[in-house]
This record gives sequence, C-alpha cells and structure tokens, in this order.
Amino acid sequence: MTATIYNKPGYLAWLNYRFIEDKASRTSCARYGSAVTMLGDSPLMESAAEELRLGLGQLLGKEPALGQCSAVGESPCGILIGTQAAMIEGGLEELPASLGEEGYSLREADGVILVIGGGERGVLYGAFHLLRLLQTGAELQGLELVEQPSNELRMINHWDNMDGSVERGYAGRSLFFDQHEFRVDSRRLKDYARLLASIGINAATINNVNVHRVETELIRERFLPEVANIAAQFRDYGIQLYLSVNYAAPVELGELTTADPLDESVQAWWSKQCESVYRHIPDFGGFVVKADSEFRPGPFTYGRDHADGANMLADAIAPYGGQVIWRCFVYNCLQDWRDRSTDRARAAYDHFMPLDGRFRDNVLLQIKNGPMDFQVREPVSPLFGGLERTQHLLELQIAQEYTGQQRHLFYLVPQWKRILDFDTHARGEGSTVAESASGRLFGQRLGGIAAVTNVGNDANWTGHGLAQANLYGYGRLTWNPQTTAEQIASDWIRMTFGADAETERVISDMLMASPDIYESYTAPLGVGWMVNPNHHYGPNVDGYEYDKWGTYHFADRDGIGVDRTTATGTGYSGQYHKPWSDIYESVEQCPDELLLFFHHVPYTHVLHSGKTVIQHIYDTHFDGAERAAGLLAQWDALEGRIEPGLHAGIRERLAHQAKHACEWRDQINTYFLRKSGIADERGRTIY
Ligand code: GCV
Repeated sequence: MTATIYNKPGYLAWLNYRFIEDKASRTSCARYGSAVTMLGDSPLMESAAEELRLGLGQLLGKEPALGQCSAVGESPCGILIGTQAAMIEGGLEELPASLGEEGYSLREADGVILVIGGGERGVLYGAFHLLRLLQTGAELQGLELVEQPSNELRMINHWDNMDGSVERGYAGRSLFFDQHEFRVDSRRLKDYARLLASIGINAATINNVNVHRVETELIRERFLPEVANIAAQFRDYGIQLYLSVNYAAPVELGELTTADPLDESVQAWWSKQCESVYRHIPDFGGFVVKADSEFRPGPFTYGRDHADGANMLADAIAPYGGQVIWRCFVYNCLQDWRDRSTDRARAAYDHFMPLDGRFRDNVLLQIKNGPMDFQVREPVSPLFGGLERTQHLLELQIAQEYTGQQRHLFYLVPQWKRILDFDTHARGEGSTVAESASGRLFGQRLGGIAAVTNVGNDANWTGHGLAQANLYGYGRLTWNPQTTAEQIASDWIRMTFGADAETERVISDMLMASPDIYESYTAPLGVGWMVNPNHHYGPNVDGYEYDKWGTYHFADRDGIGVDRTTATGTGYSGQYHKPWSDIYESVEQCPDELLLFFHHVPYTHVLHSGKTVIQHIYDTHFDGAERAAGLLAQWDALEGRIEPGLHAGIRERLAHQAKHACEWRDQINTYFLRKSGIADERGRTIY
C-alpha cells in the first residue's frame, strides 16, 4: 500500500474498525452484520448508514447490504436505523419515551438491532454507539439502552490562524488554513467530522479567538463561500459551525471609525454582516468573542461594559437564531509585579458578576475552568455557582498548553471530572459545576461545554499518540459527565489498539497515573506558572515572577505562595459560597494541593500529609521523575503488542518526557534548596 496520510499510524484513531479475530464473537455479531436498512433518508442518516457499512464491513470482514424500507417489519435481519417519528410511522409499536433531538435508543430483538434516534442526529450518535459496542466486544443480544446528552452545546474551539499556524497547537499545522487561504483536504475534513460526531460533538469554531486582520474577513464575501464549504461537511455529521469574530471588525476593516456597541451605525453594520453570513450558511451557529482581553479590542474602549458589547451582537444575530458566546477571560495583563493588591484570579468574577442577569437570552458566557489559565492545578472558577441569571459554558483546554504540550503524557479526563464534580453549594449540596454549566442548576435554556482542541495536521491528529485519549474523553464526558475516567480509558484503548487485555491494563494504568506524575515534578501545591515565558514549555521557576501577567509565587528565603484570603490577602477566597470560602480562607482547612494558591506559608509549614512544604517539594519531584521513567518502561514492555509505527512514535515522546522530568526535578529542587537553605531529609542529590 502506498504510504498516504490516511494509512499512517494513528490516523484512524478510535474509529479503527479492526477485524474481530475471535471467531465466536465474530459469529455472534455476524447475524447483525448482513444488512443496514434505513427507514427514511437524509444526509445525516446517510452518514450513519455509511459509518455502519464501513465499520461492520471491517469488523466482520464482509460488507453489509445497504437498503431502505418504509415499514419496520420489512427489515427481517441486520440493523434498522431511523428517527423515532419514522419508526412510529413505520409501525413500531413499543416506543421509547421521548428521546429529544439528539437522544437515541438501541434495542435488539429477534436478530434485529433498532437504532432509534430522537431526531436525525440521534440516529447518527446511536450508530456510533453501536459501533463502539461492537469494537469493545459488548454483548448485543437483548440490548436495550437509552441515551441523552447531558449538555446541549458540546463544542470544540480551534485556535487556528489563517497563516496555517495554530496558537498553542502541538500537533502540526491547521487542518483548515495555510498562507492566508483555505487549504482543506476534504477527505481529512470528513474523517475529522466523523471523529467528532462519534463522540457527540455538535458545534465547532475553526479560527482562533485572537482574530487578526485576515481572519476578521471570515465573515465577509471574500471567505464566506469557503467557510460555507466547511459548514456543509460538518453539517453531514451534525456539527454546527461558529466563527470567532473581532469585536472591532468594522474599524479593522476600515468601514467605521467606531465599534461602540451603542452606536447605531455599529449595530447596523453587524446586522448586515449577519444577513450575509446566514445567506451562505443558513444554520450558522453564531459568534465566539474574546474582547478586552490580552490586547484584543472590546467595549471598554468606548466606556461600555461587556453586557453592552455582547447584547449588541446578540441583537444582530437573534433574527437568524444564532448565539453569541462571550468569553470571561478578561483581566489586566499589564500588571505591575510590585503591586500585591491586584489579583488576576479575582478578575473574571469581578468583571462579570455585577452583570449577572443583564445578558440577552442568546448570549452564553464562556468561563475557563479555573480563575487563572488552565494550570495543572487551580481551584474551580467561582463564576460557576455565582452566575445565576446568565447562561454559560464551561471552557476546558484539551490542547496541553500547561500540561506537557503533547510531549508529556497527561490524561486530562480525571482533572475534568474533578472540575465537573466540584460542588459549588450555590443551591445547597449537589450544585455541581456539571449542573451549573448544563444550565439545569438555575433553570437556564441553554448550556454546555467548550474546549480548545488538541488536533492539527499531524498524521495521528494529536502529535502524541496517547493524547488522542483526551479528545475522545472530552467528547464522552461532555455527553455524560458521570462516565468514569477508567471507563473512558478502557473504551478508547480497545477501540484504538484492539482487545488485548495486557495492552488495556498497561495503557489504562499509564493514563490514570499520568496527571499525578506530571503534577509531581512541575509547580508544587497549586502555585502554578513555573514555566518558560511565551511558549510555556519546560521549567523556569521565576519565568513569570517579575512579569506583567499577574502570575506570581512570591517565593523568598522563608516561604512561598499567594495570600488570597479575605483577612490578610487579596480577598479572592471570598468569591466562593460557603463552605468553600471558609475552607480556602483557613490555612488549616485548605486542601494541600491548593495550599500555595490561597496562602503564603513558610517552607516549614506542615501539610495534612504530615510533611513540611519543603520536604513535600523534594519528595514529589524525586518521585515524579522516577515515575515518568516508569511510564517509559511500561510502554517498552508492550513492544510487539502494538503496531510498530504507533509504538515507536509514542516511545519517542515518553523517552523525552522521562528526560525532561529530570530537568524539571533538578531545577525546582535546586531553586528551593538555594532559596530556603533547608536540606533534603533524605540527602539526595540537589545541585
Ligand atoms: C488564544 C492564554 C494562552 C493564549 C490564549 C489565551 C486565551 O493566555 O496562552 O494563547 O489566546 O489564553 O484563552 O484567550
């Protein structure tokens, strides 16, 4: 076979429909694999049928016949797919309860499997679920399940620039752009859409939230036909296209002298843009906006607030049913490090809480999971549980900006679960972030989760072969936050690498251990930011200490940490509901892993673990580097069980990680030994 991108190691990712080697399992599946019959027809249904044809053909070694019928009983064998409405019309008597547009039911009876979607998207998601069951060796006889998504918006954000670069991209260049033009490999785009649909993603932006000059024109005639092409390919897989827009577009494009949201000419300008966007893309999702943040323009320039800015765009897009997704990542990025009273952690809450209830009902605020910026460890943003009268989305980062840049292994699902499970106590116990983001907690119409994606044009999509688990896990968790990290890992491993039990055991172990390992050898106890400025890779304890970004650890010879208490510090701990405000306020009660986020303590402070802060730093760093080396050894033991190309690519990354973890260990330990003058109790080598 000629080597093309499409058959390079890792390209198929988890849609790797391997032939089922075990004869007994193959025979028991074969009864369903003879035919795929559609009840009704539509592009989404065709995507579902085509996926089943491809999947069954490869899993069973024989392509099923594709057909259409008009009554349920006309399909005596195989798989029958259709919407609930079509099934009712086709004579199905026992009906599932209402499934909603995206929900589905899978049922097996007498050798036929019914894939019943609430709507057409539901059919597609049901088909992918069925394929997952086949790939992971589940029993299909007597199958009966119903699924509905927990979040209505399940979104991916690309930070792709039209020159082809990807901001915080660690897997090659853009899938959409190059040299300020659209450069789309449509087969690859379709495969990307398949991957996203298979995990339930239903919305995507294709361009960076930092919208530069050329990208400002994505909403103009110059580019709209090509944007519409991508929207069309995504549409066949149930994914709605959104664009990031430049808040000052009318000025940037030289058509107006102001972007003041209360100025009528500005309002009319945006209405006109919306009209042309929807002419090209009738089901366009809406705009994502980064305003007044990190040098991007926004309503502050005109003395207006963020509700004024967001509502102006919301009014322009409302006639077409579009949404405005407005990011809360707003803070002073020109801070003076000498000024200890300004606290970046406070910023999002301070800016947006006073505006609660002032946004139109087609606005959603997009809130980063923590108050800083996707650090390895941060508390959950107090805006969750804070904003009661404003629809919002949780923003996560699949791209591993601060978590090893897809050169280190970091399975993010456990971190995301911790965030989603965090109980804000806004309405008493059980007021979790998952409930708040979905909109259920405060009875909001719309909610969901968005995440910065980790893909690029590398053959295996994510650079590190094991980083695919993060994209996969993001989708699964967004669909159902109750799914365990272990279950997601197990499904992903089986779908990607096949059914070998030892492979599954080892990779699952590696994935589950990876976040703790990485956290152990990097910044300690929630303090964050000890990375090289700009690119954010590798250790640099003081890299951000005397900078303007509001990112300090305040280490001196006696101690370390940021006092964010209300009693003596910046008052950030007071932004939480009780009991968290009390817990974080108290140095005794604050969880160890966040101690330095909330408190400045001496190196001799004793943690709940019984260790002093300084000994904790030494121990975790020695331990973390050792465990990173252990990951490589575990992977080496899988040689021969995994396709050589795939094995070698991942091995290279793990070998780098093992070495780089030692650099982290030595820099951090040496820095703190020199600052504190306190020796390691165990006398290990520190430089
Ligand atoms: C897209 C961080 C990143 C930036 C990113 C920004 C954001 O600061 O380092 O690259 O910009 O977050 O989320 O807007």
